[in-house]
This record gives sequence, C-alpha cells and structure tokens, in this order.
Amino acid sequence: MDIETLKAQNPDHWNKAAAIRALTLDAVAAANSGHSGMPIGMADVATVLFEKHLKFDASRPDWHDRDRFILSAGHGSMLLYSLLYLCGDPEITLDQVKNFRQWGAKTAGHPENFLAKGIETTTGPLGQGIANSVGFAMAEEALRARFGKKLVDHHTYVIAGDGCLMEGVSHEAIGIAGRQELSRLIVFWDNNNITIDGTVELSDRTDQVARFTAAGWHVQEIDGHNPAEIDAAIAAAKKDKRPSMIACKTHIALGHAAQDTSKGHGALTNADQNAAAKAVWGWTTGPFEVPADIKTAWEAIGSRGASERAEWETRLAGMSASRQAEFARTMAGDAPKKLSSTIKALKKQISETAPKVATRKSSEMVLEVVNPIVPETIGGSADLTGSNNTKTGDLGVFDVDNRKGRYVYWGIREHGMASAMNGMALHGGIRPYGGTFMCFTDYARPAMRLSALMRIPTVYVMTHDSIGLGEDGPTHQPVEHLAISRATPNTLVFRPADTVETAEAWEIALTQTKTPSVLSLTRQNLATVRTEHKTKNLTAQGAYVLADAEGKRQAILMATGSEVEIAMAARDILQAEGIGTRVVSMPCWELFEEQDEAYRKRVLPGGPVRVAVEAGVRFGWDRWLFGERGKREKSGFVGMHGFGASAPAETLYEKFGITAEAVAQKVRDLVEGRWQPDPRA
Ligand SMILES: Cc1ncc(C[n+]2csc(CCOP(=O)(O)OP(=O)(O)O)c2C)c(N)n1
Ligand SMILES: [Mg+2]
Repeated sequence: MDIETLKAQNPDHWNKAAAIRALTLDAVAAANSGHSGMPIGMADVATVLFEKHLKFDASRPDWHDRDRFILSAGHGSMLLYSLLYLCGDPEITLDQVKNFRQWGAKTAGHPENFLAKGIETTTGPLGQGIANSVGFAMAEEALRARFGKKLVDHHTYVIAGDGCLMEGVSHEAIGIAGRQELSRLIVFWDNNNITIDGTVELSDRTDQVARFTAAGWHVQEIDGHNPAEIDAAIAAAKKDKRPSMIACKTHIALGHAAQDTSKGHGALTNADQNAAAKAVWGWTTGPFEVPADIKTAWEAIGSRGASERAEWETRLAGMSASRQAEFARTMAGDAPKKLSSTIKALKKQISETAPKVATRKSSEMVLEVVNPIVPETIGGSADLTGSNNTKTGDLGVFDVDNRKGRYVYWGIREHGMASAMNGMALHGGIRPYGGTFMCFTDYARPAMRLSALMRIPTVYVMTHDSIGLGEDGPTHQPVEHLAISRATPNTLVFRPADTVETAEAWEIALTQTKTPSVLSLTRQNLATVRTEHKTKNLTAQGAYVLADAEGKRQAILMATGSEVEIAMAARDILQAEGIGTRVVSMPCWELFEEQDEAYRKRVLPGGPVRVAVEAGVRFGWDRWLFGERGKREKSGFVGMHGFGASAPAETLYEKFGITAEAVAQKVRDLVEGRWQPDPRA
C-alpha cells in the first residue's frame, strides 16, 4: 500500500504514527546524531501495539503487572522516547525529547534502564533485548505460578531488527523460548531488509520464518504498515500457546528520500529532505510540535490502563497483610530476614567440622540451606548442572507444566542464559543465578557486562576456576578471566578460599540490589581455612588477615581461593625459618577497595615484603603489590604467565611453580634483597 492510501484508510492511526515519525526526525536532526529510519519504519506497529494491546498506565511505569515493551533494536531509541512522551510518561517530557543524546538527559543515545522507569532494559548491543525478553517472560510465568493470576498476568512484547536476529545470542534465546513454550512472549521482527552496510542479502539468506517455526514458535507474516493486519496478528499471537514472531514487512525511513536504503538507518539531518518527508506524512507543524488533538489521542492511550491498574491495586489491597508484604518484599528485591542467621549457622557448623571440599560443592551446601528460605531464587546451568553444583533438592525444574519449578536447564547457551537472567532480574521478583565453567565467562561476557551497566544483581556461578581443574586442559582452564571480571566496573568478583568464605560471598551476592556478582569456584577440594567461627562476615571487608606473623612481621602473603591454602603452607615454612609471615585472604578486591584507607593499611601495612599468589595472570595484582605503601622491589607474584596444560592438577601446580616452596623462596629472595624483575610477568 502506498502512503496516500494508508493515510486515507485510517487517518487517525496515520496521524498518531506520524507523531512518532516527526518527533524522531526532529530529535535526531537536533542532536545531529542518532537513528531515524527504524522508528519511522516501525511507527505503525508500535502505535497499534500501544493503542490496542499493551497493558500499561503511562503515569505509573513501575506498575508491577504492566506488559513489558522491549526495544531490542536499541538504536531506534527515539521510537521508545516518542512513545513515552506522547503517552504522558512523567519522566520522558518534551524537554527530554529535545535534549536527545545530550549530557544529563534521560533520552540517551541508546535506552538505559536506570534513567527512567519506562525503560525496561538497556539495549543497543544487538540481540540482547530479545534474549532479555526470554527472561522477562519466564519471570512472568514463575511469578504467576507463585502469586496467582490476580497479581501477575502480563505479556512481553519485543521489537527486534535484522541485526538482532543475525546475532548469535538470538539463536540461543529463540531455542529456549520455543522449548519452554513462552506463550506470552511476542516478538515483532522489523523486516526492512536493511542494515548499515546495505541490504541483508549482503550477508544473510536465512529464512527467518522457517527458523522460528523450526524452534517451535508461532509465526505470522504481515504488512508492518497496515494497522488492521498488525492488530489481527497481535490478537492471534496472544491466543497461540507458543511464543510468537510477527514478521513485519516494513520500509525503513518510510516516506523519506532515504526510504529503503541503508542511508535511512542512521541520522537523517538534511533539512530539505526532512521537510519533504513531513509533507509526505501530512505533518505541518513546527519542530517538536504535536497538534493538540493528536497529543490528546496519545494521552488517552497512555491512560487507557489506569482503571485496570486501579483494579489491580484493589485486588492487592484485599489480600492478607502477609501476602501483600511478601509480594512487596519479593518485588523490591529485599532478602528475607532469615538469610543472615541461616548463613551464620552454616558458617559455625563448617568451622567446627572443617570439611575438605571443592568450593563449587561449598556453593551447593550454601544453596541447600538458602534456596528453601529465599523463594525468589531461580537457579540454572548451561548444561553443567552436575559440575556447577547449582541444583538443590528443593527447587524442582521450571518447565511448561511446572512453572513453580525454580531450576532452569538452559542447555548449552551461556550467552542466552546470562542475558535471560538479566531479563528476570529486570522484570523484578526473581533473583537469578546460573552456572558454567569460569572459562566460558567469554561466552556470557556481553550479558555480564550489561548486568553491571544496568545495575542488576545477577549472580554468575563460575566453577572450574583455574588450572586446578586439571586434565581438561588449557581450553578449559581460565587464566585471564578473573582479571576481565575484575576490570568490569560495578561487578563483585568473589574467589572464596573455603566453605565459610563461600557462604559469606553468597550472603553478599544475595543482598545486592544494584551489582552483579561473579563467584569463582574450584573443581578441586580445598581445606577449610576458617576453622575459628566468626559471626561477622569477613568477606564483606574484601580482604582480611587470616593468619598473622609470629615475631617480627617480615612478609605478607596475599592470596585468593585455592591459593590461600598454599599461602598458609608457605607461611608454615617461613615461620619455621624465623621469617614472620602474615597471610591475607582477599576474596573480593572490589569490597576491599571500598574500605577506608586506614583498614586497608592495617591489613597491608608498608614495610614487609609482599607476595601475591593466584593461579591466574598477574594483571591487576600490582594494585595490591605496589598499592598503598607497597614497593615494586619488595614484592613478587606467584601465578600463571600463560595458558595452562592438560595434566593432573597437582602436576600442573608443580610444573607452573605455584607451590608453597616457590612462594617461600620468593619471600626469602625478597627479604634477603635478591629482587629480580620477572621477565614473564
Ligand atoms: C552487537 C552489535 N554489533 C554492532 C552494532 C552496530 N549496529 C547498530 S545498528 C546496526 C545494524 C542493524 O541492522 P538492523 O537491525 O536491520 O537495523 P535497521 O538498519 O533496520 O534499523 C549495527 C551493525 C551494535 N549496535 N551491536
Ligand atoms: Mg533492518
């Protein structure tokens, strides 16, 4: 259908959609940057969705039972901002739209979830939104099963572009959504056949309809500019028991000189061309001006759900006080009161019995006591359940016929798992944790970075965290992954030394509201080093003195995880030789960094020589070797200098020189003034 016919057939719809198109054009032109074509192309789909289907109340974008709208094609951010402004979202004002992409504005280049409540997730890295949405839809299923349809009864809608569907993570997301029959997940594919470099044909010939169908989705193909077809497709999608993909044939930059070309993808800033496009759309008002009748029509859409929201609040208020309180606690992400005492009891028992177990097993021991009292956890693993020790007896399996199950078999989909966990956390009411091998942090990494950027408390259970995993060899032995995780802002990286520290780390991770955690856990058994029970969470200080020097303090050994035991053995050797040696356990650098300087100096005073021991690369350790009052010539590192190898763990520690004797020798050299720059460090 040509534009004139579309306009004539449904002028009310056309004008509402044109408001999105005009605001997009104006905001991008004013910023002289951004992406005009996608919002212009998808304006009709978005208008029908918001007008006819989306359950929301624009004045209350934090209403728990709203439908979620995920803009996976995040470069088209002006589509979202236009919708929020037009509907009357209190945060996205006209001023914000005018300040698109400027310092301090909520209307950032790509949508940022923490800038306004109406922005459900941060998108821009293509594919993330569609993968997040799987988690949103799973969270809705789980919460509906727990709290009932009266409180939880909504859909997740997604707009994804060619780029989102080309990214590998979309494959992982589509697969798990199909298997889990997430019927309330509805994805619109902006099928405009254009990406930045040109037409899709330059790089892809995938039959997306066949692809989604093969993964178990309900698929429809429509004209993405025809409001009646859009409406009918959404209605059919809502009825189907499978997740739905609606392939919307659209024209990027519809009505503009750049229509149907890759030029239409980016910023359309040519004033004459923009004026001509507005004339084609029948838009006659000045920049950022929406005629009053059209704005009023949009505001009516924005308040369409107000009564439904009020009814929902009445239903909630009619429930028992304890149910209301539990719902509020769950949605706020507050940990249950019993968590702290449960962790303390476990610590006491462990300190008394001093088991020799791998910290991945320690993590399971913690989860066995935590999961029964924290009903909002949803655990899972990317096909390594028996290795990651993430499944506890009480959880049950999340499945089509058991939405109360709290364990997800994610399959071999580290990236999809991480991104979906982010979606669960963003939805609210769920505390997701998921496991894989530490080495496959790489496969989950784009989503791990977004957990940190989005300020959400996703927990990553990363086991087999060093050469200590042994025979599987260097493909599976992380050496740089601790450094990568620690380099990421707003991420807590825990490498606990035993079950007590593991319990403390879990307590911290489960009480975060804005920070993700990475738990770096061993495959191999470790001795309990915390044999003296302390109720205080020492891991919360990041680092602490585990064993102090006897006699004159000449050396400080800093270690994490499996190497704390090695540092303790080195201390025994050195003390026997009369070299007073302190061992500092450093399970979480980020928390140690947050302590005041006085505490850090008490733990790491200047003077003694310092040696760090960690079965990973040195990168980052200089902060503690030279930091505060450490000196280069009085410090050393015992760890990895390259990739590992395939052999039994004990052999590897021996061959790579990560032993108590090697640590002791390093200390002797430093104490006796034989410092050598390490050529491999
Ligand atoms: C992971 C990732 N890779 C690359 C980009 C840069 N990028 C932004 S949009 C885009 C093209 C996307 O094409 P499509 O989804 O079809 O969007 P359209 O051009 O139709 O608006 C690219 C490559 C990105 N944002 N994220
Ligand atoms: Mg495209």
